[in-house]
Amino acid sequence: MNILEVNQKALVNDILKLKQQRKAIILAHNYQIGEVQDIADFVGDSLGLSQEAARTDAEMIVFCGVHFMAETAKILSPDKTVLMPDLNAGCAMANMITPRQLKEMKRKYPEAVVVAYINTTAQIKAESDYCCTSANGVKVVQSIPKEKEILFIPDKYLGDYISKKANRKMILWEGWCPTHRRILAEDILKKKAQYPKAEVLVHPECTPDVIAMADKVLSTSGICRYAKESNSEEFIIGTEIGILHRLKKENPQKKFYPASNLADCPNMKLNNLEKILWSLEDTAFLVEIPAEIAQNAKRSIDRMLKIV
Ligand code: CIZ
Ligand code: SF4
Repeated sequence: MNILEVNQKALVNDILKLKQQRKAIILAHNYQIGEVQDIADFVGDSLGLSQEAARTDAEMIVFCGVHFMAETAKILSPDKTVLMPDLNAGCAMANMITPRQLKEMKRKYPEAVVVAYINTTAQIKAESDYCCTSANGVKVVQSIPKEKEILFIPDKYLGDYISKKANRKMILWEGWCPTHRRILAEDILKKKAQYPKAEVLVHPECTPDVIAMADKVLSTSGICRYAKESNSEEFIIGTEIGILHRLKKENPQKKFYPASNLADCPNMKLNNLEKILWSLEDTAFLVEIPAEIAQNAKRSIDRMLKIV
């Protein structure tokens, strides 16, 4: 072992020891760096991780993801201490709609049912009727009576995808994921020419022209599940590149190619092992949500869970 590996091993041991003392669990989103995924108790999507954590008797959750995800964990586990290793890890898409902007839209469309993608702050969820994920958005929208107008926030690309799948017109908020938008249709073309046998799996946060070229459009958990079950041996992956670590680890005999190396979310990459250790040492950074907001946000999540 070289000095870097020795240091890394010591760091991992310190985290594991402290984690036990604190009765903590570590959650890592599918987009986290490899070392963070490897030390986590659970790796997954934001809703799955938050539900998994709620089922445990841990007293503390260290959420390695972005802010809205830690908030979702807190909403589902109000009695647990929820920590983020780096409070600056926000989601650019979630920050594209403010409570004031949403209130304005609700005034403009007073009859509209508000469906909020899970990539929204707790405050925005509290102002929404339904929450949805990329995996269940079509179902949630289909459950809303046809005569009702729907305002979908904040991702116009996911909104457009759901709108086409559910054959339903919706008012779309002008938000998007800057990381997924870096994946271009020409990237998919190039990779398909290079790897003609590969299946193209993309996330619905991608632009419509990228989605149009995909074999399958799936959430992150959907991509992980499909890659395992499919008979294909090669895949072109159109989502944040952190997911390739998990895909390769779980399917060592298969080959995974990123649609674009530029699909690298800077916020997701703020977390690392050092910050996880400091987070446990200092009980920082605490994620707190005012009770009323948490209650109302939970209502939109519960309404979604009732449908799916
Ligand atoms: O909710 C999540 O975890 C996100 C943002 C992506 C997905 O498809 O799982
Ligand atoms: Fe937000 Fe996009 Fe980063 Fe996901 S990849 S956290 S949607 S900015």
